[in-house]
Amino acid sequence: MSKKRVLSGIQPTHDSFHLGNYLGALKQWVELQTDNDAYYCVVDLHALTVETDPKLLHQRTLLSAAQLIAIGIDPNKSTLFVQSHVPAHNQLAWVFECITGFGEASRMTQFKDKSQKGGAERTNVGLFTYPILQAADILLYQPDFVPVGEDQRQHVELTRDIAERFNKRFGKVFNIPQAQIIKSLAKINDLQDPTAKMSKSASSMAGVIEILDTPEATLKKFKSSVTDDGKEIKFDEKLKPGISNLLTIHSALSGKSIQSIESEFAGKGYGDFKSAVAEVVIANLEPIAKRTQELMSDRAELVKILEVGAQRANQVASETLKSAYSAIGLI
Ligand code: ATP
Ligand code: LTN
Repeated sequence: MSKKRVLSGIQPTHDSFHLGNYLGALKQWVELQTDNDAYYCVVDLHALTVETDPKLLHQRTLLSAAQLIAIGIDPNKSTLFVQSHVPAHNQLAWVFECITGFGEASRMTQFKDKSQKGGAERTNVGLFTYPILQAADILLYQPDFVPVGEDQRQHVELTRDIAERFNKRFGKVFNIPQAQIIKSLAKINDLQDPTAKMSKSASSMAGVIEILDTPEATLKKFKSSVTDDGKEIKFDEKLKPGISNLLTIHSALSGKSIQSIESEFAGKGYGDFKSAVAEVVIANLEPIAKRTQELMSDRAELVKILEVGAQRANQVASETLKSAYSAIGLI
């Protein structure tokens, strides 16, 4: 049986990925590369929607690639590349912009949230067309699955709509992909505000666990995490969002079931539990941070890996672009 194709992307908007990225998406990326034909990209063009110093963007793009490898993405198994190294992404995005409705793009909740936060004057057009570039990222590789967190469900839905519309109008060029979202891990919450998604662009990093944080910083963030009334360590997302979030994190990284963690901590206090969660997290993240630093110390090698990835990605992407151009009548 031929392998299924998988594609996903992550923005290099910050120095470090966070625990939400790791559990909601990146851990699946690593697992999926074993039995599938996987394409993973650092979406540096998407990151341009946020104003960033050029040197910093350069550094963060390399840091993102290093973190992906440190997490376990094996460049021999997966095609790991940088979005801007494959020009077909922009080329196909323009075609898709011309078959996407203005109203349809206006309904994207991420656009609405981000543009509301920044106000009309500070919102760039790139933020508006962002999901259409994402559709091109995805459809160029004809994937079956797109592993992402819950916040990306709507973008993958738009991608499917665009693919179906294109195929209907111009003949079948694109495979219709499916979002792969692991329900229990799709929304890891902020430790200071356990009803809000852990996010790179949170106003304070006190509740955001970064992969590259020191163990001391991680421990401190867990110790000061906001918990709920009562004393019991019990999973109840409505009444105990803080404890439930910590239980989800512990379970995802220790491999123990939520129930068995609840029994382990029966009769114990929140303090003991918070320290135990921190310990599990540190044991998982510390080696990743170390490996990232090692990879960053040999940038030439990192760049070489990304060049090989870009070559492989370009081959697949240019084939699809050629079919799409030909279908719409471009000579
Ligand atoms: P921002 O909030 O600034 O837009 P982000 O933290 O959501 O950034 P992205 O680069 O947008 O980071 O996301 C990378 C991947 O991580 C996506 O698949 C996204 O769905 C997933 N993800 C992000 N935050 C979480 C979270 N809190 N829980 C689970 N998955 C998440
Ligand atoms: N919008 C996504 C990042 C992203 C992506 C993609 C994810 C860009 N292109 C293609 C999956 C597939 C985000 O903000 N997480």
